[in-house]
Amino acid sequence: MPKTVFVLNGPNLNMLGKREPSIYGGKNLAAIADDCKQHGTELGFEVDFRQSNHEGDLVDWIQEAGDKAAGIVINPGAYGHTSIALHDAIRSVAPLPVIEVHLSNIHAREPFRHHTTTSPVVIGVICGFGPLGYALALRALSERT
Ligand code: CA2
Repeated sequence: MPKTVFVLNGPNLNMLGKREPSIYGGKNLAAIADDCKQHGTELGFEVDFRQSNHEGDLVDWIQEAGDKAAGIVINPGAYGHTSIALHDAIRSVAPLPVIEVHLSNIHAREPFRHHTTTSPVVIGVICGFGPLGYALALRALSERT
């Protein structure tokens, strides 16, 4: 039976492909979900892909992953810059491997995007590679599970 990996997406990522393509690319989240599911299958994972604009949903899903998933890929969106709740939730499921992804290179953008509360509690952060970052994260997880 394939291992389940949760791929979680935070606020405004449902807007991908509709606005700001120069920053985030032209692909919408449904297409990224399809790519993740296909890539996951190649790696022997079943990908459970979710998005919410609500911080508490992301906390609930991280806790749920702690019970049923082999790992998490998370693009926390802007909550990654602000949320102690996400930091605590990721800590609470340790040693479950969690990888943080950002489509854009957050270090080349506004200073308020340079820091994430989640980066100290994940095994690695991938940013700046657009949707490819999700595939890279799944590949990295496959080496750790
Ligand atoms: O680069 C990333 O993946 C981000 O996590 C995306 C977040 C942003 O707040 C982070 O700093 C970096 C934003 C999600 C997408 O927001 C959109 C806003 C307008 C149009 C399309 C997407």
